[in-house]
Amino acid sequence: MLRLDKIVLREISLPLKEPFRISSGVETVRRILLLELHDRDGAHVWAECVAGALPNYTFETIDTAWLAIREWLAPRLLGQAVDGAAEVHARLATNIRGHAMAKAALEMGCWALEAVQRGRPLSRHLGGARHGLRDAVPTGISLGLQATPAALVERAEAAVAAGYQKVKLKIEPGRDVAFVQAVRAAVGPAIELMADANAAYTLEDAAHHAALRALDAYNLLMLEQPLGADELLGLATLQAELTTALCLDESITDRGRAKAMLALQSGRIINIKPGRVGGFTESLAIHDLCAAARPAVPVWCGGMLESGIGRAYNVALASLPNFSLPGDLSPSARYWARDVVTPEWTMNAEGLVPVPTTVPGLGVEVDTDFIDAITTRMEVVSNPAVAVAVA
Ligand code: OSB
Ligand code: MG
Repeated sequence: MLRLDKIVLREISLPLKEPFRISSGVETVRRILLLELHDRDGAHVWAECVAGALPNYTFETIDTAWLAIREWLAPRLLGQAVDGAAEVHARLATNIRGHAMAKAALEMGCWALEAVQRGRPLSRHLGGARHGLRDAVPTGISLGLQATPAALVERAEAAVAAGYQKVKLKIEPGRDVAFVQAVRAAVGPAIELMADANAAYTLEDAAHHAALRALDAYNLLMLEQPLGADELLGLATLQAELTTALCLDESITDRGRAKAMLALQSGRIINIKPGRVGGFTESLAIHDLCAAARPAVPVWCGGMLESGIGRAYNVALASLPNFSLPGDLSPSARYWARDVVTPEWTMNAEGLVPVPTTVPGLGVEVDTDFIDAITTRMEVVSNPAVAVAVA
C-alpha cells in the first residue's frame, strides 16, 4: 500500500564533461528534474524525470513535466491509498494524454518506494518471478555527433579500449556514411557498432534514402530511429530493403506502438527508455511482448543523459532477462565531473555495470549536500494538493 503525502520537485544543473550533440540539438549543461517522494509511513525515495531542456527529442521538456506533475499528476496520488506500484500507471494515464516522462518519473518513484517498503532491491522487485535476472548488465556508449570522422574515431577507439560492449554513433544527413565507414575501419569487424539518427531522415529525400542504404555495408548491429517517430509505414518499407536490423526509439511510446511495430515489421529491435513509455509498467509490458514474439525481439535499455539517480532505475530495468543487448548505461564518469550519488556508477573492463542486489531500493546513496548546492529551483507539492513555492 502506497500513500504519498509529499512530493518535492527540484531542478538541478549538472554540466556535462563534453557537449552531447544529436541530430536535433545539443546539451552542454543538463537541466534535470528530480523528485522526492515521501510516503505517509516515512519511506522516502528520489526519482528523476528524463525530459530535456528543449522539445527536440520529444515535445516534453523539463518545464512541461514540472507543470504536468504539479497540476495534474501529483494530485492523483497525494493523500490517496494506492494498492501498489503496478496500479499507478493506469491512475496517471486515464484521461491524461501524453506527458509520458512526467508520468514515468512519478510511476518509477512509486516502484522504488514499494521496493524500499518491502526491503528489496529495485531490480528484484521489478523482476518479480521472472527467471534470469542479472547481477551485472552489459553496457555500450553513445557517442554524440562530431565535427570530423577523425574526432569520432578517436572517441570510438577510446570506448573500445575502455571495454564498452557496443559503440553507438549519432548520425545525421551529411554526417553519416563517411563517419561510420571511418569508425568501422578503425575498430575492425568484430566490434558491435550501431548508428542512431534520432529521426533525422526521410524516404522522400533521395539523398537521405541513398545514405541509409549505404550504411547497410558496415555490418551494423542495428540502425536506430532513421525516420520520424510516426513513420511506422516508412520504417517497414526501409526495413524490407535493408539487411541491417532497424531499432525503434522515438516511435515506441507505449505497448500499442510496440505491437504496431511487430505487426508492420517496422523494426526488429526496441530501445526501451522507461521515461519515454510512461514508466516501468509499460516497459515491462513491452519487454514481455518482445520476449513472447516469434522470433523474439531483443530489447535494450536506452539512456537520456541521466544523473546517477535515473541510472539506478535504468540499471534495475536492464537486469531483466530480455534486455539481451548492451544498454546505453555508461558509468557516471562518462558524463559528469561529480555525480549526485555515492558510490558513483562504474563499469568494469568487460563493459559490465554491477546491479545493486543487496540494498533495498535504488542501491546507491543520494548526495543531498551536493544536490542542495546545484539546485536552481524547488517546489513542494503536498497533501492536500496545495503547491507551495519554497525557493
Ligand atoms: O536517442 O538515445 C537517444 C540522449 C538524449 C536524447 C536521445 C538519446 C540520447 C542518447 C544518450 O543516445 C545515451 C546516454 O544516456 O548515454
Ligand atoms: Mg535513440
